[in-house]
Amino acid sequence: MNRMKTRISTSSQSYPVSWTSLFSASAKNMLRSPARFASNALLGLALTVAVCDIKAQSAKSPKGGSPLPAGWTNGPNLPTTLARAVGIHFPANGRFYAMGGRSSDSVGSDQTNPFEYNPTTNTWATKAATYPDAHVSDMACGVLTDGGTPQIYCVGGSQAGQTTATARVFSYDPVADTITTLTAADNWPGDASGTILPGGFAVVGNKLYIFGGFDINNATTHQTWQFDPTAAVGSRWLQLSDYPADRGYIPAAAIGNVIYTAGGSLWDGTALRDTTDSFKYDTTTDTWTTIASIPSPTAETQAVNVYGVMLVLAGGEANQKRPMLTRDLAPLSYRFIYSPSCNMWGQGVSNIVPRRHFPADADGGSRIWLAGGYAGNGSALNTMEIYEAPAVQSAFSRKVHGDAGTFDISLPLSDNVGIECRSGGATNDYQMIINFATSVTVNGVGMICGTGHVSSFSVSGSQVTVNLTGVTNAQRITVQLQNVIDSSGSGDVPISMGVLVGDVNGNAAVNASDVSLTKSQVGQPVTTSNFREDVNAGGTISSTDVAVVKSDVGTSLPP
Ligand SMILES: [Ca+2]
Repeated sequence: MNRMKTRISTSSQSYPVSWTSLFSASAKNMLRSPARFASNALLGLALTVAVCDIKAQSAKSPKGGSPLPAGWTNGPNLPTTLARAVGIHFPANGRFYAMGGRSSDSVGSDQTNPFEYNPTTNTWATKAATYPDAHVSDMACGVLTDGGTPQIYCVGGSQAGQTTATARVFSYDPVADTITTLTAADNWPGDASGTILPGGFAVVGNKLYIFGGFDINNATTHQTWQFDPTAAVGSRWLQLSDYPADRGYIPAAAIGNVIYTAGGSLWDGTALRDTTDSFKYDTTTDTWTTIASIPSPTAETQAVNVYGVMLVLAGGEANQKRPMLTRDLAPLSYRFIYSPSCNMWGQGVSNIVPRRHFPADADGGSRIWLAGGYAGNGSALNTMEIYEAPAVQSAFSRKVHGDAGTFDISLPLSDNVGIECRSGGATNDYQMIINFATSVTVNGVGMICGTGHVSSFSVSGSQVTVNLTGVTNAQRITVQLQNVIDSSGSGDVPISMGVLVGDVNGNAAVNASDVSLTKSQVGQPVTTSNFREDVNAGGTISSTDVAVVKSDVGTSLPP
């Protein structure tokens, strides 16, 4: 029940996130204020911090206390030790579930019931519903809705001490506390041999995607399968483009329509080895694309989407078949962060206890729960950790359109990037507005990636205003609010924006459609429905705006 903040940063002077320039760097983005950000010596590599233009501001203390580091707190213990379970946040009731798993690696230690964590009461409960079988370790699970009822669907799994894997699918209704097993006609085809565990998994658009797999003690696999709970019995699975590598235990998270992965396990003929290869999957085009590799070999963990970036939580594998660094000898507690807008990795505050094969999930906003897993000595844990950062209510790119008024373009945090189509004037100025649920303090603001810099920022109650200048056209930028603190917790908040002047219809390209759209509004009053066509933000829509759009035809946002 102890929700006291635990300081886990080794340096109280360092900020929690360092974005590396390993994969995306320009001299412009070099750190300017070394006192504000610790260049992290993680991995023993010469990482260069790529946060620029942090506006120094004295750390304000929350009421009655000193500034808190962004980080994790201890939650209540699970009812049992638990490894190889899947963590699922269930939006309908706001609770967190640990599905399946085992209390140890001994035969017969398989779990028989779901565990439920209630954030309101800060307690765990063992549910009455019982699993259909003992093959409940290393399942793939996700929340899907069929017939208006959201449920947790789980696929596959193995049994402690066994080398077989089931292909069956069951659904758990947490509200009714009932489990329904689907017929064999809906078994996961990726486990045709009866020995393959799901690799990575994520839900997009009410479909569960499973990619790769671990053919137990034999191989890793690369098939991609999509499960649609609303399709007819026997036709719920669809095979899609193969994962680009043979991998099992792949950390993955969905952000918008795209699934991002980070490493995963490779079978080398004798043992599993963690890898760094990372990919993204566009569910709208059925395409896998390579992204920047995660900085350290990682597998056997879950990844989550918080604020539109992917956090890869701990993980790791002791059995590295390569020159060993200290970190490989035990599960990791590092938290790697991937920014889709930047295609770049950073490192955040580690969770408290290094662990792997543990259930974890986020609420789609700013909270993460994790519990159990294996400790460095291979024993299963029963401890829980909670990350709770200030919740962003909304974010906008704001411009004043002369006498017509102020108009905002929404900047979604966890979906596709919002596109600013208005010009920034002679010095390419823009302004971001970020609204939190309650009053906050902010220690600094900087750009993680993109060309431009923060000229100033201010905080008024729950609203943060960030002024940017020198923001060039046709790029994605990510601004990060450092160490945002409210009464519930603290964290770093990245806000991304696409800048594409003239893209009045917001489809990431400027072409004849944008010209036509702007022409159609010439002479009309500027309103909430057509302000994007006032591309110079002058307060009127005229031939000048049409000329601006025409001059930008052919430009587009980078992929
Ligand atoms: Ca367009």
